[in-house]
Amino acid sequence: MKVKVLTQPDSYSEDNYGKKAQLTPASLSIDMTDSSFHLASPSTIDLNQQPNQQIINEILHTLTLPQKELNSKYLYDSSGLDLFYRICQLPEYYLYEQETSLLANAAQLLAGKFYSEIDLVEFGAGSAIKAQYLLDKLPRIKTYHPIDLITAQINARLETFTQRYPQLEIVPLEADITQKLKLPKLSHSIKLGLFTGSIIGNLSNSDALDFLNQVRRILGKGSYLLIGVDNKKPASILHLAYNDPNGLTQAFNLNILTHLNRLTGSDFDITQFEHYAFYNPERSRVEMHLVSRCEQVVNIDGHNIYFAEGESIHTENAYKFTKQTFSHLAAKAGWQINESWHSDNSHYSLYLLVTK
Ligand code: AVJ
Repeated sequence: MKVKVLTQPDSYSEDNYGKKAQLTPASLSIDMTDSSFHLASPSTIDLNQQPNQQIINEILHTLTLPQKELNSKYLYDSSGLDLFYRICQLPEYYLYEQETSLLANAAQLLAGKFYSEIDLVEFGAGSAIKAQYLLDKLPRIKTYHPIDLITAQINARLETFTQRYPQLEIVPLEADITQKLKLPKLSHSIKLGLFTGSIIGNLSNSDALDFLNQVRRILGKGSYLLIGVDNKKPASILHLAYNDPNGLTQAFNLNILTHLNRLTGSDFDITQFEHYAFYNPERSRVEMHLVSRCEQVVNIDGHNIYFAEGESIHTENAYKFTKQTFSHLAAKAGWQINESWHSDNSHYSLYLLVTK
């Protein structure tokens, strides 16, 4: 197996900022039906103390908008990823389980559909667990390009990949998928993109369009994109999925402030903020916020950020679709639905898009 790690300057790297992050093995293991799907051993990331001025400037800007906000990518430091993997095991967070079972069906069908060699490009690959569903069933995948903000999780699993797929070439790319991506030339005849987890739902309409256009340009005419999409459903179900009784989503949301403290040296007191997630029916999205429990001032790099009691920071959107709204979005970016899979209760869908 050949491995080449590429990085892009616009991705923030956990290796460069903040303090020491320690992942514990217990919290990292994922309970999957196939026992070989486990994340690698704990990684200790040694980080130097130097704060990043670019990140500070960005955060000072978004925290002084009339509606304060933070880019949701800051939810995903190593603790955030750990919490997110644990959220995926909760029954309330139906998205993960439903998507994996649809992926298993899709992989079966694609094995009978694709007869030539394949380049697989995964956007937001995480720890590459979802890709394994395809890699297991599609030996014609010759090169795998996992792209994520942090590729440490993928790198930690390369050993497993080598053993499992000895013929596969892996070319990880550390980059923010919403920025302009530069991939090496894709040389196999079928180009297949993979975008799971309903990550599309975290993008605004215009960012989603930009993203889908960029994927079409990168993969080219005649290419495919397998994409997971969370559907509109009763608000009570969405509410539970984003307000789990175990408090993992609350911890996940609050962790963004801990991450910022480490990245920028800010002094957020996470006990003074409250997790708040709700479905906004007008905009078809779940919104996650952190609400200030009191009037307070937070210091970031010598600047005072004022919070009124009850004022919120908007930390994430998760848009929900119908087949109609999703196919409309895809069509605007030059894609059409080629195949689709829906969970029994239609809570979640997987689409195979092809360029128009
Ligand atoms: C993986 C980013 C798509 O929006 O549902 C989980 C993240 N947020 N619980 C989502 C998340 C709250 C998740 N994404």
